[in-house]
Amino acid sequence: MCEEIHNHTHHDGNRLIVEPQQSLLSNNDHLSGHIRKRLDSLGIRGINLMGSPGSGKTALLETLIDQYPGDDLAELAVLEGDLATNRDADRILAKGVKAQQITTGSACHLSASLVAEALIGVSLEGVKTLFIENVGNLVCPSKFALGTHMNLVAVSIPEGDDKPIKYPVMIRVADVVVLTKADLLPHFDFNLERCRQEIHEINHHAQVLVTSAKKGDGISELWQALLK
Ligand SMILES: Nc1nc2c(ncn2[C@@H]2O[C@H](COP(=O)(O)OP(=O)(O)OP(=O)(O)O)[C@@H](O)[C@H]2O)c(=O)[nH]1
Ligand SMILES: [Mg+2]
Repeated sequence: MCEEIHNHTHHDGNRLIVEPQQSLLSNNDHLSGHIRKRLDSLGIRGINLMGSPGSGKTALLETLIDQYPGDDLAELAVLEGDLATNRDADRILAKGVKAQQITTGSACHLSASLVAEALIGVSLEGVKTLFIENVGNLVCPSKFALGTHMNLVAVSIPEGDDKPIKYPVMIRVADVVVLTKADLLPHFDFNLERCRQEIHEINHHAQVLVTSAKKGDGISELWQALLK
């Protein structure tokens, strides 16, 4: 699906040739605008959680649920994007939060149409925060708006401190970058300060937080950033 991203709009004499990328992305943007309007009308804040496979996205959601500062877990809902299996949605359901799995087959990112379809199957009554865990990938999801209000990007300590500078497209769209699995810092040569600095060279607006889902560290700060 991502091959289209390499195509471009170009001129052939007086003709403007619009390659598939343009129409694909503009259709996606159009539909994401409708999703955003629907979320706004319901008073729901949407959060697009992105990051590499295994960066700890679902573990982060589980711990966010454990430390939810609100009154009622019915205020949360999660859409889970994966190529295959319902395992992540099952993990969220086991925490007592409504969740809907989206299986993409071979697509390396969610799209607004997949999200719109999945939302048909979820009751949004009383929901205040909707998390969408994107397919594990540090590039493709950054191109496809989902109608959410905030982009949360997980980069885990074992991946290495050079990942933000090597995958800047994802960092560029981030509102919050979470450096996950901080309990593993003693075991990896991960330079937190250099990583933070390189994230800010790419995107000086991004807030950088450090969390450990395993220990529960940094989660209340993350909730503060998400609810701001
Ligand atoms: N030590 C440690 N391990 C963690 C932490 N968070 C997640 N893990 C482990 O990292 C692995 C991947 O975690 P997941 O939460 O499934 O990662 P994910 O990003 O949701 O993975 P995909 O959905 O497959 O892309 C699991 O073995 C987790 O137990 C953490 O804070 N500390
Ligand atoms: Mg996951």
